[in-house]
Amino acid sequence: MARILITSAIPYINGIKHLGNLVGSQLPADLFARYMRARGHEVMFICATDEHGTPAELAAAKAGKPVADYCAEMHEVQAEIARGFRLSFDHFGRSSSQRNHQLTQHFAGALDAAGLIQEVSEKQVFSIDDNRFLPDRYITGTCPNCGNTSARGDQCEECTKQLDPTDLINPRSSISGSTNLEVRETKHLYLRQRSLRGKLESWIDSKTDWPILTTSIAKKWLNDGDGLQDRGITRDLHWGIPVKKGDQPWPGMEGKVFYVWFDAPIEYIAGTAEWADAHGLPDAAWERWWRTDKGAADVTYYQFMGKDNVPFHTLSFPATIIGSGEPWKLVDYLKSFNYLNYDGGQFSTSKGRGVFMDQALSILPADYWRWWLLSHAPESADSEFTWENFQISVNKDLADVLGNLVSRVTKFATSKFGSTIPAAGEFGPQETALIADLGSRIKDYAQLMEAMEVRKAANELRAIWVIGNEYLQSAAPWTVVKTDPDRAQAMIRLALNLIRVYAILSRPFIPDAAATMMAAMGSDDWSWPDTISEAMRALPAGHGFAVPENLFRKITDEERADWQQKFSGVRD
Ligand code: B3M
Ligand code: ZN
Repeated sequence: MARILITSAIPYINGIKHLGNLVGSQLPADLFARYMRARGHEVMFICATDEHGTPAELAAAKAGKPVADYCAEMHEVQAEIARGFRLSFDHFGRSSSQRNHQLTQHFAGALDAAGLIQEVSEKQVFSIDDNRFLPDRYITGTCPNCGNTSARGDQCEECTKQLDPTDLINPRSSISGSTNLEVRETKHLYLRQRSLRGKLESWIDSKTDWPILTTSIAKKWLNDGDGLQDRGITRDLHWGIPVKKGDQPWPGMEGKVFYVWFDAPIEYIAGTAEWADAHGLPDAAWERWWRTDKGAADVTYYQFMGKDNVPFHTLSFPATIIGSGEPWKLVDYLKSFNYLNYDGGQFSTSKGRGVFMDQALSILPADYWRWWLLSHAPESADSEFTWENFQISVNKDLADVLGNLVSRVTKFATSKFGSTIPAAGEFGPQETALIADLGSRIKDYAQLMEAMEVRKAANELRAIWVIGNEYLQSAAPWTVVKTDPDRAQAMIRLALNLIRVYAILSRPFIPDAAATMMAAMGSDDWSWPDTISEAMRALPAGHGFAVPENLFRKITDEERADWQQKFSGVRD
């Protein structure tokens, strides 16, 4: 049994996330967590809301609420939607927690003690009309690297380059749109990342098994020359973690807070501490996941995120961890994703374009979305959501292949042989062939799941469903029952056992349908089918089963057209 630590990028608090955000981090992380649990490993799966910085302040201002109230409300909203999508976090924390305050201040203190913090009097953009500094997302302009005209002061989302507000061409205030800006002096703390360049480079170079998407982004910004600038880790904002050196004040930094990207990844650790607190456990319970001197040396740590978050996780956060000089766990494997597009354009939170998580759940249950999103995860390239494609996948894979098999087998079995597993007959060559085929496909599936090859794993699972259907087509118990009822009983005994095995294999993708299938088979034995010939006999003759509710319904052409129309505009 291995110990597996999994974190998903923590979504900004500013509103409900769209399906592109979901498939880029939380959902594949959940798939992996569920799979690892299914294989009997000890899993710690952490996510949280990212509550500081300009995204939170701007959204709260727009909602006309105090930022702390806004964050508390939106955290509950996001937590509820996460439950709706069956995201199986061990803890869904908050980056504004006291735990994160303490840990962030602790890391700043440790970095300072290591000589890696420098006080810099820097030039920041000040908006005369707004009467305030405009850090990060408070400022919008043209990216000097790629020319994107709506780059924000902290990063260009098009080319992923990390920026400073003063880098932007034609800058304007994100609050008022004003271009009446000037540059003023203000004092900030800088993390001397440049001096960690050698250590970061050899660490990244040692990660030879990482996806190309991850290492190419990391190396691009590491070798860019200015990719690893020393960076300001404090801001002139009110909302955030007060700048302190551990629990001591930081002279000259009064009234300032840490930069959101400094404290957000630390929330992975703090979120695990929040988990321990929520369960009344001592510090040792979370430290054994994070401190290599306190039991975390045998933990394997996986991170999941969209490509725009990669520079912060391959350069900035590791700089914090390595620079602290303390034995904290560094990520072992970083799985990153391209973007999911929406019907000929981009999903966009700021523009309200696409399908948002709450809207998705209001029209169909989680499994429909989970299946489509994961089986079309934007791994090797960007991918696109279209309503046509969604309808085809759901109707074919879920309704025609899996759902149909379950309903046909259980209904036929009940009507011919009653509601217990039939006893007569023996497995013959057809069954033996199916079992052998299943055995090798399950091995492939397991390898793909372990490698986090999400789309390929979905393809393999679909193929596993398909061979069950093909077996039933060709074995045709509904015909054989007329001439050789014992043979038909053996076939149905196999098929009912197959439903249980499908429940186990499919659970990471479609947990609700899997639970329905398992319950219908009158079982609670989720053990992985390591020995497939045994697994296909696990439900013995005489064991009771039931006909489940229809697992998946089809999406009609009218619904598709209706939704396409309904979600074609923007939401505010
Ligand atoms: N909140 C960006 C995002 O939601 C940011 C991720 C933080 S991960 C520590 O895409
Ligand atoms: Zn750019």
